[in-house]
Amino acid sequence: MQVEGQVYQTMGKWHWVWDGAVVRQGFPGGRLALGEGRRKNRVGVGDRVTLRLQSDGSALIEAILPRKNKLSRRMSFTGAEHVVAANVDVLAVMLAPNPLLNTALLDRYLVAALSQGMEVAVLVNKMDLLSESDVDETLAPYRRLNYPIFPMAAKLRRDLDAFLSAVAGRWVVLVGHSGVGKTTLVNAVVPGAEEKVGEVREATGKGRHTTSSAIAHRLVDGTILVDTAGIREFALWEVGWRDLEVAFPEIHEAGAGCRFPDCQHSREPGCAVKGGLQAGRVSPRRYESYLSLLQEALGKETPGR
Ligand SMILES: Nc1nc2c(ncn2[C@@H]2O[C@H](COP(=O)(O)OP(=O)(O)OP(=O)(O)O)[C@@H](O)[C@H]2O)c(=O)[nH]1
Ligand SMILES: [Mg+2]
Ligand SMILES: [Zn+2]
Repeated sequence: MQVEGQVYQTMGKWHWVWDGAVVRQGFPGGRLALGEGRRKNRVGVGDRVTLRLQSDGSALIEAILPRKNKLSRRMSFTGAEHVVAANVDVLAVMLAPNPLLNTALLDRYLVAALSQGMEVAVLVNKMDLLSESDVDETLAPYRRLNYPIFPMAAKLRRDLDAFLSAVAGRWVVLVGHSGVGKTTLVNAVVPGAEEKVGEVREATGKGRHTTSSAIAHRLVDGTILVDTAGIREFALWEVGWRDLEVAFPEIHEAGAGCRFPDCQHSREPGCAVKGGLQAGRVSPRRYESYLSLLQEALGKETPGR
């Protein structure tokens, strides 16, 4: 028997799929399972899939239905694609102090999200440990670009409403460095979230410390909040240097006067972005981010010149 459903949770090769009536546990089979190691992370939370039910009650994921977008990263050891989430409305990138508001990681997520047409929200958690002036200074470039920024303290349940009402009713994927407070936020707004995680751990027989790569929670207003496992680095998957223009509009704008129309704003002669930096229209930290992402993008795509 074949059914359609949507992936609500992923953990290694295991996926939990909601088919409109029940949650079924399954893993990629058939064509999707070919080349095992390299392909096992190609089905993400949010994917709509077709399942074939086995006589023992398990299910094989046979196909992924067309996606509107995906958040993918390149895994460090294998170089394979890890689809973290698919069909995302809003990518909520959480930052926190200790050691710092990691804007380099934020810039990476912005490239990944904007190149896929996702909306973005910036969550600044642990405001109890931060001064507003520090936040204002560090995030000034993002404010100028009109990204919605939500300061909060998840652990104290402080200032969560602005964010929740801004994303009401949508598929929202929470990402950010390990330890910024993503799960704390989910537990603060989803009654019983902790129990749910516990149940799944029991079902798989894995240890208490197994963390799902991603798990979706439904809030009472219909919003879906997806908690993802924290990461230390986020390497881009199939992003070309042209995709950077969308994520760095201020650099793109400052580059309007460059000598070469396809200037990549790194070492080309007559690059107008240097002037933008001097005039304070481009933040040095953002430019540094841009250069490092440009290197990464060029590693996978030959420049047009
Ligand atoms: N001071 C302070 N601590 C917080 C706040 N929110 C979360 N924390 C703490 O930050 C630590 C990490 O929180 P988690 O929610 O586990 O972080 P996470 O982003 O889910 O981490 P990973 O699952 O590893 O990605 C915990 O000790 C939380 O209590 C906050 O608003 N203020
Ligand atoms: Mg967590
Ligand atoms: Zn230039």
